[in-house]
Amino acid sequence: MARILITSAIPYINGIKHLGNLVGSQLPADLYARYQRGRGNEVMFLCATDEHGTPAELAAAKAGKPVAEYCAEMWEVQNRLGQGFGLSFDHFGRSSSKQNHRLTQHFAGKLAEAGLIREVSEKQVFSNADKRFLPDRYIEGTCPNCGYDRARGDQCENCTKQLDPTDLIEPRSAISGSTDLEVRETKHLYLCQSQLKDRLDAWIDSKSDWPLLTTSIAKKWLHDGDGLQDRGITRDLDWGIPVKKGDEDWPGMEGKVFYVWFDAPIEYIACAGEWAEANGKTEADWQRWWRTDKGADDVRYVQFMGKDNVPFHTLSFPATILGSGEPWKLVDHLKSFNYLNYDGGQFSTSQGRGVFMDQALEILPADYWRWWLLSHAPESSDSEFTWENFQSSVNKDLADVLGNFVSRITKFCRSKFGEAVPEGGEFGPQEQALIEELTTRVRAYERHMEAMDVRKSAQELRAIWVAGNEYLQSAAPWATFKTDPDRAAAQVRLGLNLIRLYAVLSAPFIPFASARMLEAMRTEDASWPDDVATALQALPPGHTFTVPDVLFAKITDEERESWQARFAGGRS
Ligand code: B3M
Ligand code: ZN
Repeated sequence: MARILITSAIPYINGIKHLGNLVGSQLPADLYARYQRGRGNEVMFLCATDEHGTPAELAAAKAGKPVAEYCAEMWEVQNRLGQGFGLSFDHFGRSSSKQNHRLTQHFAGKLAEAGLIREVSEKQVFSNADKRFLPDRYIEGTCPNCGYDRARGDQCENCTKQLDPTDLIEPRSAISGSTDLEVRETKHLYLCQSQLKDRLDAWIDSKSDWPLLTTSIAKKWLHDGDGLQDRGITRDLDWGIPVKKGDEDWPGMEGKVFYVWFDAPIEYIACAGEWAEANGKTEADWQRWWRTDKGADDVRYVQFMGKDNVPFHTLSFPATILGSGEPWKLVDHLKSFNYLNYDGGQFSTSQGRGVFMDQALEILPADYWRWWLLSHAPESSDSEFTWENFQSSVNKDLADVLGNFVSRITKFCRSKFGEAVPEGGEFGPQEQALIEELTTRVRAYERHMEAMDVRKSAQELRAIWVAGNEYLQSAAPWATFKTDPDRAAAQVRLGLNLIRLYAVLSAPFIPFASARMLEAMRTEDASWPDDVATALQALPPGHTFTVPDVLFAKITDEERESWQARFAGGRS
């Protein structure tokens, strides 16, 4: 039995995620976790909310709530939606947990001991009205280049010129609008990533099986321009993890917190500690996933994320781990995704454009979304959600192929043989041919799943469903029954067993429907079909079942049009 540690990029706390966020990390990670559990492997699947940073503070201010309260509420919301989508995390944690505070401060202490942290004095804009330092992008003013009056301190959106806040004409706070700003001196900690450049380079080179999307991004940051730059890992904010060296205060760093991208990946580890606490487990229980000196040397660690997160996971976080000098687990495989677009444009949280997780579940059950999103995952390039494509995939793949198969065979059996697997008849050449085809396809499906080729896996699964439908169409037990009821009994017995097989194979994609199929077949045997012929005898003659309600309802043109109209204007 293999041991597999899986993390999905942890979603920001500020608001409900859209389907583009979902398909770029949490959903494919869940697919892989469910598949590996289905194969009998030991899985630890971790995710959390990413709760620090200016966006969290501002979202809380907008909601008129203290930031801790806002984060606690939004964690509940994201947790509930994750469950609604069937995301099977072993733990859904919070980057604001006490475990993450402790561990982040611990790593900072170790990095300081190793001489990998230096202090830097900087000049930064302070807003007297807001009583805080302002990050560059929270300073607005007129662009010196094009005159656009809403240019940000880091860049002008209108002419794309890169700016410094001091370049802006009539700068003001983007938070309050106040122009009462001054430049103050402040001290920050920098992680000396440049000193780790050669070790990171060698480590990336050793990953010959990583997707090009992943390694090319890492290599670019390592070598382009002046190469890997040291990074500021502290901020002048109230909300976050206080800067400390382990348990000790850090002189000169009073009132400062760690930068959100320093503590967020450390939460992957801290989350295992939260899992232990929530489940009455010990430190040894979680460390056997994360410490190579405590049993994690045989763990395979896989991360899932959108492409914009790759630099932080291939460079910054490994720099933290390598630099600590402690035997923490490094990622073994990193699966990254392109973007999903929405109906001719981009999904946008700030503009409320696209379909968001809460809205999706109001409209249709999770499996409909899971199937479409995964079978159209933006792997080799960006992909696009359109309502027409969604309707046609759901209606064809789920309703016409899988749903129809289940309904036909169970109803036919009930009408001719009753609600039990019929006796009599042997499998003939036609059944053997089907078993052979399924064997080849199941092995291909396993290969694609192991390789995390999400679209190819979906295609193969669909082909497995189609093979059953085609068999049923040509065997035609409703015709056979009139002349040779024994033969019809064998065909139906195979069909009922196929429902169980489909439930097992499809569970990673459509776990809710899969559970209903097993329930209708009155079995808890979800063992993986290592041998397809044997798997198709799991339900013996005489085994009773029930005819399930419609598994997948078709999406009508009226529904599609009304959703199209409802989502055209963006979220109110
Ligand atoms: N929260 C960005 C994102 O959700 C960020 C990921 C952190 S992973 C440690 O895309
Ligand atoms: Zn401009």
